[in-house]
This record gives sequence, C-alpha cells and structure tokens, in this order.
Amino acid sequence: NGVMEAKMSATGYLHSTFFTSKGLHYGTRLYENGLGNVHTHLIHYKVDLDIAGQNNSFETVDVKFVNFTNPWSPENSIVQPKLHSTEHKTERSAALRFGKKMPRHVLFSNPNKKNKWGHPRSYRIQYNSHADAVLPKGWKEENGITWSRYPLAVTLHKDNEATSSSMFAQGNPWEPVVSFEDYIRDNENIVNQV
Ligand SMILES: [Cu+2]
Repeated sequence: NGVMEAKMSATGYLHSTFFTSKGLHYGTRLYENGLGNVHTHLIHYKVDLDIAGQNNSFETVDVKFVNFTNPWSPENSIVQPKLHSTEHKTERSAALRFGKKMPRHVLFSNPNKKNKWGHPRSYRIQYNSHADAVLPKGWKEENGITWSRYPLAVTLHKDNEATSSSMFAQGNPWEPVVSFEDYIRDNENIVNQV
C-alpha cells in the first residue's frame, strides 16, 4: 500500500558508570557499583522524498475548533473541528522546532499531480519519535548537531547538501564541516521544488 517505515532501537547493552550516591541525579543504580546513567541516542535521516515526480511541496494540517450559528436553529451555536492546512513556502517555515507543537499531519505533496478527487498526490509522514533537544541551541557542542533542533525540517534539494552531518562532527563539533543549519539559513523557496 506504499507505506515505508524506518525504525531503530538499542541493542540492550548498558551504558554504565561507577556508582556514587550523587550519581542518582543522573541515573539509576543497577548493581553493587553500577549506575545506568542518562544519555541520548540520536539518529537522523535525510531523505530525498519524491511523490509522483520530482517536484513537491510541503504542507501541514491541524484541526481547529470553529464556533458557528446553527443554520436551522439560529439561537444555538455549534462547535466542531475543522481542518486547517498551512503551506510552508520557505525552508525556515518548514523547519519544525522542538518545543513547539508538532502539527497533527505532515504532508509531502505534488501540486501538479492530482488524484481523481482533485487532491494532490501526497505522502504523509507519521512522526513517531519521542526525541527532544539534548542541549540548548547554540551551546558549544550543540553546533555540531544542528539537525537535532528539528523533529522535521524540509530543505530544497541540492547535490552539495547530500547529508545533514558528517563523520568529522565528532572530532570538531564546535565548528562542524557540515552544518545542517546552513541549509536552512538561506531560507529558500520550497514550493513545487525538487
Ligand atoms: Cu543507551
């Protein structure tokens, strides 16, 4: 049916440190001298997603409540949910941040290819991650993982922006060779683009 899923999970081997009582602020005691300490597993995917051709646009859909007068009973009003969609026209607008509410539906659409009911052919992204920011924005090493600011970000495709990071980021996270933030910073138009 066209569904694709990407999944990752931990192996079950423990990341541990020597137990001291103050260590309980950073984890859970697991053995005589063992503390399972807080740490993160972050993973990101940079995907060139195409739907019914190379050109596509990015849209999010939320549900908002509307309050209107009952047409056959004007002394009463009705509240009901209504679809509210937003076309994200630029890279900055399409960079969804941690700390802000994730839109209910996230759609990649081809505005030039409609189905027989007139809806643009689309992929819906089902975002199931519970990841969150791990360091404050701009804080030293955080500059090496600027991709981790966003649960989802859409950028214009460029051949020289093939990856959102590089293996050298672990050696120099302060001034990384590849910084995903640079892809967004020029804030290019992403409507009906590759
Ligand atoms: Cu772990």
